[in-house]
Amino acid sequence: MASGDDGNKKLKLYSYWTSSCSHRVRIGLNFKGLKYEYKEVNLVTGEQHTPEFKKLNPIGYVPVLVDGDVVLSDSFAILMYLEEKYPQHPLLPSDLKKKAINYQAANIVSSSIQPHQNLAELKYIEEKISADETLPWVEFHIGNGFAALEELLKDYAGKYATGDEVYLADLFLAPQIYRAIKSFNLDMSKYPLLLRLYDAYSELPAFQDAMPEKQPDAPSS
Ligand SMILES: N[C@@H](CCC(=O)N[C@@H](CS)C(=O)NCC(=O)O)C(=O)O
Repeated sequence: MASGDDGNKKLKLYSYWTSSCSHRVRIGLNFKGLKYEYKEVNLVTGEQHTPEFKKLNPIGYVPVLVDGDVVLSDSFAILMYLEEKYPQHPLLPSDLKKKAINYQAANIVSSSIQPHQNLAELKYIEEKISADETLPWVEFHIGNGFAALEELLKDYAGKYATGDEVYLADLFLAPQIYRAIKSFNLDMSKYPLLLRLYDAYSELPAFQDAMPEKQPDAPSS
């Protein structure tokens, strides 16, 4: 889906292949059938800290979406913007309670898990405490969040997190579970519901095309 060749050329996504926050937005764009131009920001070489990038996002994080004269960062804000501007394939159910559960699950990932695995935080722990402390730190926070998500979603899940349709919660869960497995080798046996959802996501083209290894900046081997 990531392409500058046709479709809606004015959408640009500043992204990094392994970034789970960018991954959520890639799924959202694909799900809504929106083409976009992929702009790599290499987080390992520090491109997020350049003055040029900080003009787009002063805090120096990906993703950033550019839609004409709208420049937006933070995946939650971006997805809510896309939802209003491009209402096809809604990311939120109309049922108020289900909608609120989607917000809750998304925010468990974005506020209570992802910040604790972010490059900037892990670098800080490595420098101020010790490199040996980073993995236990990440495992603790992912475990805490995943246990809460299992408990929260057990009464709502169908094929996907809040029923048989894909919604916002799924866009946050898929990249977070991917990262837990691929980057941190987390034992997922304690989270059977999340694992089942993850398998269901792997069947969907919008999720498949958003996978880190399919992005233009992923290493070729
Ligand atoms: N709440 C923000 C968090 C953005 C964020 O933490 N982005 C990470 C990648 S997932 C990043 O750019 N990290 C760069 C760094 O830590 O230097 C969002 O959801 O977009």
